[in-house]
Amino acid sequence: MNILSVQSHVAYGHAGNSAAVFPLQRLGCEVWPVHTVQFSNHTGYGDWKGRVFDGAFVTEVLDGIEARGVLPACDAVLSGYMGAPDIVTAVIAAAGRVKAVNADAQWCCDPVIGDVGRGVFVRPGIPELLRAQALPAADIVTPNQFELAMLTGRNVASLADLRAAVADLHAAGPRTVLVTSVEIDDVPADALDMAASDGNSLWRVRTPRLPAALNGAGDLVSALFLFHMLRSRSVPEALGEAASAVHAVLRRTVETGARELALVAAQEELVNPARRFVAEPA
Ligand code: PXL
Repeated sequence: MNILSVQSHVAYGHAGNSAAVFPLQRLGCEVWPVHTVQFSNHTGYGDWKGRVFDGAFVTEVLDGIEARGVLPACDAVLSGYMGAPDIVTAVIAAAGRVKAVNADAQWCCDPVIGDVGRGVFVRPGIPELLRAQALPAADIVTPNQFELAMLTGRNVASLADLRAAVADLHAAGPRTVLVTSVEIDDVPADALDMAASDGNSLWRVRTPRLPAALNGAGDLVSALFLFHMLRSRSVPEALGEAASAVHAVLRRTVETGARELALVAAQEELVNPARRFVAEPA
């Protein structure tokens, strides 16, 4: 399995490609990382060094990969945090180029915009571009509940709201929708849900809520979900596997008191999570 992963990269800690590449490799995937930024650390710290690359840089690296003749062997494009609007445009073009040479290739787009605690943390223009241009071209999208609400313009408070918003996203293009950090009114305070839909059915998986909000967890979930979708072609299976592995990593992180995802320490559980959570029809 070959995944082109176009995301941010941080030197210290784990977000973007720094949260996705190692887990995918540990699961047995070849990853072709293309970095949209290189920062010292993720932006959750409030300050960081480094720079945002540009769309032309992303396109240039893709041109070089294409020159190797390997693009038809690319099974999926995974995209996440994009530092600037022209990078969104370049990633859409990159996904289009891969799909033009491999009709089975999937674009899994994590529409990174923000989250409940922090609000919007991407540059102006990015949410609009994601909605208007990325959604119609993506096969799988993995918003958190905050991003789902922003992309659909809906308030998401109940299961009925969640269903309606997910239906809106499907109508915009993607065949598969994963919603992370689901906090609708029927979720107990000590739990955290994720939900996923294939356009016909919605499934939910519930894990115990851990006392930590860790940057990069969403990037890890998207990578795991994409991997298990490619492997199993089953939305409920991919949902259960992704939830089980991310929960294992978060639990290890909390146990060790780390501020960054304990991906290396928990690597065995990326493959074989100690606790398995099973997705149920919603
Ligand atoms: O997890 C999303 C993300 C990705 N990449 C970088 C980030 C963040 C969120 O903080 O700062 C660099």
